[in-house]
Amino acid sequence: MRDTKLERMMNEAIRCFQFKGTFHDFIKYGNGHINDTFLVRFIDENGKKTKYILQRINSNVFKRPAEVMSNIIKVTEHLKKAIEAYDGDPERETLTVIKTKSGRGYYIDGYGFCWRAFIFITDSVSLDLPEDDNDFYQSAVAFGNFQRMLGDFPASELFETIPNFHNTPKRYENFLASLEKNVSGRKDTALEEIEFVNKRKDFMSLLEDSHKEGKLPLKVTHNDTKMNNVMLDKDTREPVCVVDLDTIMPGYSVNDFGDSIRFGASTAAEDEQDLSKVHFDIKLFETYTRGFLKGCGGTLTQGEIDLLPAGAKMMTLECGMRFLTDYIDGDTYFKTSYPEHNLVRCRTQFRLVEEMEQHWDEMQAIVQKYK
Ligand code: ADP
Ligand code: GN1
Ligand code: MG
Repeated sequence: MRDTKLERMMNEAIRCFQFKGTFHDFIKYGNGHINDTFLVRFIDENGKKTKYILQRINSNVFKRPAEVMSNIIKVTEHLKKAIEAYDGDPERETLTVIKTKSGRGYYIDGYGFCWRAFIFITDSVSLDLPEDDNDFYQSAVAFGNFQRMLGDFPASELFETIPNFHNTPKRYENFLASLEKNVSGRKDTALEEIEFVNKRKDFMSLLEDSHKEGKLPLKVTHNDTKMNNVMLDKDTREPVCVVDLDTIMPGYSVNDFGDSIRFGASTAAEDEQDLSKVHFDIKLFETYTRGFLKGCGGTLTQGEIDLLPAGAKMMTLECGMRFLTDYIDGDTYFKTSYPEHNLVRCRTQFRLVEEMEQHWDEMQAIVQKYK
């Protein structure tokens, strides 16, 4: 069935941006869990088609989209200067925001939704699972480079787009509050998973405590470093561009490392239903460590290096707990395709956490090997 309301919104949004040529068509695009992403095509008088990414920002998740866009514009302008300095292509190696016809970075439609548009990064792919070790290695180099290139970005200029985004003890408090309310009535169907979280309560404050003790610095971080947020060249499979910049904020480098491990050092998809297929792959952990530390180019402190394995376990536990919280809340945050989707996602994360615990000493040795 045609979604005519969406089409009306799209038509309104499409008219507002400085796209070149005449509108040709659009399709829904990508596998993100948060925003509504569309690939739109325009055609010029010679028949040449130009692609753009048009996104409707999720206003349930991002309460102040103007602040999200302010961060993105500042960070991409900073990155463009760094890319020009090494003779790279600033329109391919970072996102370029297309302005509205009135010169703004976003458009609010008649329904109150916020839209933004980017140049489409052509001839590139984004992957939900690495197809081989090299794909994962290259994504690690991309996120390491990203971390390094933002090393001199003034963190005070950034808005906190989602407060306490990776504050795991706070996430645990929210989890407990959701259990208490049990809005969906689903609590009894997830008792094992709830116990899994409770048993790891003490671990959750490790990074916050390390920061307070001066062992873990705050840096400017991406905060959502899953593999489908980096574009690789479709032929060479080398990194092209890091995307999904909505959560760039002050944070811990070990969480950027950790979120990539959570998503990519698994033998199965984040929502694999057959848990016998889900394993933490220590070889992929090593591959990513090698690439990330190379990309960071010596900018991590010894304290950060020591806490990289903790970042991996923290992000995996936290994400599993977030999926579980959303399941208990009745699926209000992440996009889901069926009623158990968030519980299935939570179970894969907890399987990975258990296996990381089994490989703990090896993980520690690996991060020291590549420093
Ligand atoms: P979400 O926050 O919902 O994850 P993303 O910004 O990550 O949204 O976009 C979803 C997907 O769209 C990405 O995983 C990527 O595959 C693709 N994508 C996003 N921006 C671009 C771009 N400028 N060029 C090409 N593909 C893009
Ligand atoms: C969301 O936006 P996307 O799909 O790249 C989420 C991440 C989670 C991830 C789990 C803003 O990422 O924090 O780790 O899903 N992004 C936000 O797959 O909450
Ligand atoms: Mg994304």
